[in-house]
Amino acid sequence: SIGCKATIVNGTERTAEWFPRHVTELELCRGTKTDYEPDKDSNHPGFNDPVYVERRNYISNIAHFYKHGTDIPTVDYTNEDRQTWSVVYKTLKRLHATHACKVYKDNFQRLEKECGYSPNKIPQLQTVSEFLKEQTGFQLQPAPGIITPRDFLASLAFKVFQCTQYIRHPASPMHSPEPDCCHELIGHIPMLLDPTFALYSQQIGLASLGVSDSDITKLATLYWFTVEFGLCKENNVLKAYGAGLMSSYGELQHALSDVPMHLPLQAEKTCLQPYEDSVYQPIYFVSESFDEAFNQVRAFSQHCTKRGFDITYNENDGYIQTVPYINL
Ligand code: NLE
Ligand code: FE2
Repeated sequence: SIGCKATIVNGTERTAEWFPRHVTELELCRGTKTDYEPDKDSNHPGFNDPVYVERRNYISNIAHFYKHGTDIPTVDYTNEDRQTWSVVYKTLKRLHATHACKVYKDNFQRLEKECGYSPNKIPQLQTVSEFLKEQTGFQLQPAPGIITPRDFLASLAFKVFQCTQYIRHPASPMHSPEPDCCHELIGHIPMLLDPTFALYSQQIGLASLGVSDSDITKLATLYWFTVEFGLCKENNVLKAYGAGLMSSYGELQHALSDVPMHLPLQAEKTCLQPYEDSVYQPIYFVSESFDEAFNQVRAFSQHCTKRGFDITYNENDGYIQTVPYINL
């Protein structure tokens, strides 16, 4: 999942112009933003729970050793983990019936039919990654926590989605201040099964390679208010499609209520809106339809950045190709 400000980066030191040219170089793109981790953030529900912190860190460590192209290690979840998953799954599914957009609900059903999604078992990332790859070409890579915007967006260019594997604290199933596997599996995966959504996600990623820090912030902000917290209309009724809403039954109810502000999505303005991920959002951006949101983001990401060259990704050999702009 994506973070807002890169306050602490523990990834490899590198120059701003560097970006991965081959999918295996994503191993260098796992810088994390640690502000919302349970041992740093006193508002994290696991802050005073050393047993939880140790287990979360044990699972998140899998990501540091992961090599592209190998199977993602299986995690033996505890009874407590499974209990949390089950509560989150059942409560969210009831709420999605009225609050989620159609694309999301249809794809969630496919995951239940074809990929073993159920309240009784936490799906393993490897199983989900294989299914996703068959459907839209996206693959999962285990993530140690919140990834910095530059590294997270870069992986999308290669159709790789960095995905946490630990689960939220049992004391707060309705909201987690950091991404966890409920957020990734219930929030993101159904949308990544949609071919248009998958393409848009990759395009935001391609647009991010080699651009300035301020352009990264704009792209990450748009990602935040669409992919994570986006709302759209369906037959003039407000619905959610953002993954941060789909995985948080506390925030999903809040988002569609009269409490927060609802503004129309306008890429040029929305990209400047500050945001935070510790509490429910005070502002959401609404688009006329799900497709309209991504057309805007795509148009913006093609024009906002002044890079001087275009980038394509070759899925067969895993290499990025740069092409100079031709002014006709
Ligand atoms: N707040 C989200 C949830 O509770 O699922 C996780 C973080 C999304 C960026
Ligand atoms: Fe996310």
